[in-house]
Amino acid sequence: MATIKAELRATSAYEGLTTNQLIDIYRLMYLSRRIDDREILLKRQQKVFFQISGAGHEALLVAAGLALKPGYDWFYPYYRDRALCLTLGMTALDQLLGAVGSADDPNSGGRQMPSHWSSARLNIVTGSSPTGTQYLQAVGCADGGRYFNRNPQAAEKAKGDYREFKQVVHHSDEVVYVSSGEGTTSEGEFWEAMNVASNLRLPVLFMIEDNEYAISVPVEVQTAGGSISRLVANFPNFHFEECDGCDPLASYAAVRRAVDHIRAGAGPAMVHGHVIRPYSHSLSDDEKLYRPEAERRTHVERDPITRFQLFLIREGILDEHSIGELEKSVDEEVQQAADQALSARIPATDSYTKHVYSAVLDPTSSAFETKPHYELAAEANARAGGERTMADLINSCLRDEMKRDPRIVIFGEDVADCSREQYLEEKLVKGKGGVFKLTSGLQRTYGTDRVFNTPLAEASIVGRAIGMATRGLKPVVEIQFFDYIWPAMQQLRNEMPLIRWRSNGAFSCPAVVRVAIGGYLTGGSIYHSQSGESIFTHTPGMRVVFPSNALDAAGLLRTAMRCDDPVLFLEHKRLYREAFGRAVYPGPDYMVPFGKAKVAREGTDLTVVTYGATLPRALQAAQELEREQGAKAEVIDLRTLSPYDWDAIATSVSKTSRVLVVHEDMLSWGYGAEIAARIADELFDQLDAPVRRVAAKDTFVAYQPILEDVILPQMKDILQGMRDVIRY
Ligand SMILES: Cc1ncc(C[n+]2csc(CCOP(=O)(O)OP(=O)(O)O)c2C)c(N)n1
Repeated sequence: MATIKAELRATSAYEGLTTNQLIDIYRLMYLSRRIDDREILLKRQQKVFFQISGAGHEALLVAAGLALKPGYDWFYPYYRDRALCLTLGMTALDQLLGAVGSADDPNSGGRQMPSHWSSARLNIVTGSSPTGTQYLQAVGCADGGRYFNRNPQAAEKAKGDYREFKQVVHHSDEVVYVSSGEGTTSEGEFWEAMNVASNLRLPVLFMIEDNEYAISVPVEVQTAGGSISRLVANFPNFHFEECDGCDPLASYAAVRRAVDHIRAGAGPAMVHGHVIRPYSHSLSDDEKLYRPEAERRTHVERDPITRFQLFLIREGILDEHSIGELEKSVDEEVQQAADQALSARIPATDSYTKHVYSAVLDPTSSAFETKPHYELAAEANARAGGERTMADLINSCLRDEMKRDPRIVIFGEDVADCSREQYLEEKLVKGKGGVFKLTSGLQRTYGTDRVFNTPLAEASIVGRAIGMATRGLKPVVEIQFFDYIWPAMQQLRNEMPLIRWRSNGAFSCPAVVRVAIGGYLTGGSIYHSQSGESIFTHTPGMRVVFPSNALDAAGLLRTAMRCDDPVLFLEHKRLYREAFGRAVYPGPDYMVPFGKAKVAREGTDLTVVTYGATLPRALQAAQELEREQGAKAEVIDLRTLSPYDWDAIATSVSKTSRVLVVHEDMLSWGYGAEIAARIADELFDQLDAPVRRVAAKDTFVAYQPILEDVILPQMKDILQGMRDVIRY
């Protein structure tokens, strides 16, 4: 189709692209727009249920797709990135299967809205709807790639843990692409990601698709001074480009320069492309409500498709007839894909249960139940002189697992021994290793690549862990205090536990988040005493673990590190160094399966269901009850809160017919509400008394110790609860 004259001009005048590539750019842009138009039509016919278009962004995104390598580089695309995904190798059918919510939808099997791109084959990582979360995950993905490049042996598969199911692929010059609109750059996660990528010189390409609006909010309201490029200009190690994102050649040149900078190992880059939004934000939005006709017309005039069509004609690359032919063949392709999608399989109604957790590695199974082998830790145990604290055993467990599994990396606030390594080398300092010293000595043993401090930014800690775990690493990160978990909530609630389900099993995220939790600190006050485990047990996809003693902590943490699901590992601060629950370290392979409670005290007259720091208090109360009235309480330590051991509860309640649920978190909407409700529902016939609960008052934990005592459940409150249930 192209003339010889045009072909000769191609390499120099067209940014190194051949005329066939230019034609392909036009084809891809047109294909992208036609899929949008088809989806809009199908939405109007109520054959698809949502539509958000990539219209106006095509030139920038086809250019990005051409400059990057599918299945080699990594992609965290935005919902407007239809044209990028087509350029990388997705088909019209792949995209329309998503629109109809088919079981064969390669993006999510009909679980996500359309335009939430995902393809394990192309390294397009499943994306979500909350805007901005993708940035931190992309940074983690880049960091993970760097880790595997520096430690290639870590990529090897190993039997018996999550590694068996993780095919790790990494390249020394790979790029991680991540994008959003200009509005999303207002999210803190964007800035956290820029900070880390800049500081660590990570190979991340930040693509900002600036269409001047975030739904109805214009850029000058969103961004101080109206230009994100101006705001970020001082980040070190970055290469910055700003281009006309409606011009594919200018965009391609900008992206190429950015990619060259990244592939050379010089650091991250940003491309700020000015694009248009010729349709409203989505089909649920009518932009005429906030944009006058004249302004909308200026956008239409910049339309990348009509402009590039004129360009191709002017340059003699295509004539009107050949453009017509090309468009006809694309229209047919879209028609066929739509027909096929509309008759494709829909998901089976019971399929929603699939991929909440790993189907191949079950941490509740007997494979995760092993006996202690004290002899394998004889030397360390002898050195320690017998029983040690929960803090000590968690440290030993981390140390042994890191030795066994080179994919484990530990990071968080203050977890390293000393960020300024030379102080350690010159033996000028002893090292910190966590505010509670749980990670003490690990950096010294395993190096700064594997144990390091992060900026004070919890979303960033969890978001980076997600990006790493998605690629096959095993990040074991620390949130310093449960009270400060909230900045990471978006990542913990909307991302980490959903990666497997929303990608229909194509991706997973088996990271471990260790969190110091709880009160009883005498002075811990509001912001160092919080509980709140039920917020996380209310999140499917997340395993939630809460040990009460050193032996269980070591066994459960090892299960967490070897399994293939995300785990929230709650460590009670008050139990870290308690005399209660000390143990001899059970060796480097000891595991406790999830979902198996322990009968901490046998009894016949009353069942107490509890966990964490109320467990020792319940045991004391049980002793007192027996002394007082001879009644024997059976105390069950749940150990894992999600999943929890219903059988253990049911067995005990069938025996005692009376039950008290005890926890440290506040009473209302607390963890015990679910347990009590289920007992009332399923064991009603067995009960001789109503199910009672003892928990914290529905308020905050105060600083003054007298108030703290009243607010948190004490031994005497538990005892009173037991008396009430027995007496009923
Ligand atoms: C965290 C979050 N807040 C709000 C929304 C609702 N929302 C979806 S898209 C959008 C605007 C995004 O604007 P921009 O980043 O400029 O991208 P554009 O849609 O213009 O391409 C908003 C507010 C969301 N999805 N996520």
